Amino acid sequence: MPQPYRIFGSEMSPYSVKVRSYFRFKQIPHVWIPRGPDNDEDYRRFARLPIVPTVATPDDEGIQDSTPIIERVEAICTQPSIHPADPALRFLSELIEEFGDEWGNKLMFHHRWHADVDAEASSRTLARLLLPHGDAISVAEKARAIRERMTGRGHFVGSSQANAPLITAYYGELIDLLETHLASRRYLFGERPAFADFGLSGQLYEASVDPTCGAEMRARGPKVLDWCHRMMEPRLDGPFEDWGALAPTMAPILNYIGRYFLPWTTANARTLEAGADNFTVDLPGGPYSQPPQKYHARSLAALKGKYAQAMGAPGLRAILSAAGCLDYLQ
Ligand SMILES: N[C@@H](CCC(=O)N[C@@H](CS)C(=O)NCC(=O)O)C(=O)O
Repeated sequence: MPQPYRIFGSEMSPYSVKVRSYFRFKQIPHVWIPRGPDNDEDYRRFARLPIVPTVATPDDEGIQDSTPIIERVEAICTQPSIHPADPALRFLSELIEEFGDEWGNKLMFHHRWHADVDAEASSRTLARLLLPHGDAISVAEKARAIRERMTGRGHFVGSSQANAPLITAYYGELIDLLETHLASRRYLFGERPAFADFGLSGQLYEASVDPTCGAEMRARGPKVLDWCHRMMEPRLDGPFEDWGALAPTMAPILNYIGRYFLPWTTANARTLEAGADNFTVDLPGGPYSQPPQKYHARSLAALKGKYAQAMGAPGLRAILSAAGCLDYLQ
């Protein structure tokens, strides 16, 4: 019997719950290992970078980075597929997956560490997860250290006093669009989860457990909250829909991606190329400034590579053009 995949992850890590949700959907034998002191030695054998999730394959190879992890396993375990058969829809799903990982993370991370109530709750939860056997004093000390470290990191993803009202408005608008879209379907592309669902729900699930974003989601997006929970144990409940059925409520989501995420990630990549240490991009709601993020430029290049493969798919160009996405992808 081959040994199962092992996922070193954290309940507080959006990329970890994303990968776990994928393994659960595919019913691939796996063990979830909450990252902590009890598995430090084992984790270090597989982790090239000190991040979660880190997955150990049945052959004892360590793999990292949630998108390539899923793509690699999907290439071996093809059924049930997380990709719609229609190549245009498949690309849209890949676009939303990338959007979830990068933009969704900004919305979640900012709110998790910006207000006192969120930073306090998150640091305490993380401290307890990292010190499962710790006494109250050591957990409180750990929570203080985590809070200091994470609050100091906010500016990496654009979290700042000036951006705070903008990011809160981005979050609310996204919840409204998803609430409408999920009113009549269980997953983003129909009755079964696609790549998009894994990327976006991981971030929004984490937002849902935090005080500020969770309250907003309960009040404003109950269907979104249901979907976040559904995505913890996603199932094959029926077919993917076609573009005709998805378009009325998915086109506005793509339009949001074309108005916020793609201009932002494009400006970010240009800033890195130019070697500047800050950039400002005009987004709806007002100018948004932050230091450039290295990882995003790489993942934007990967997304453009996927578009180059998919660009001949019937209907795709027209959908992306109408949503204001096309110019950023070619
Ligand atoms: N791009 C990576 C991101 C992984 C990542 O950023 N993980 C965070 C937790 S969500 C982490 O481990 N950060 C290291 C730290 O907090 O020290 C992925 O998709 O897996």
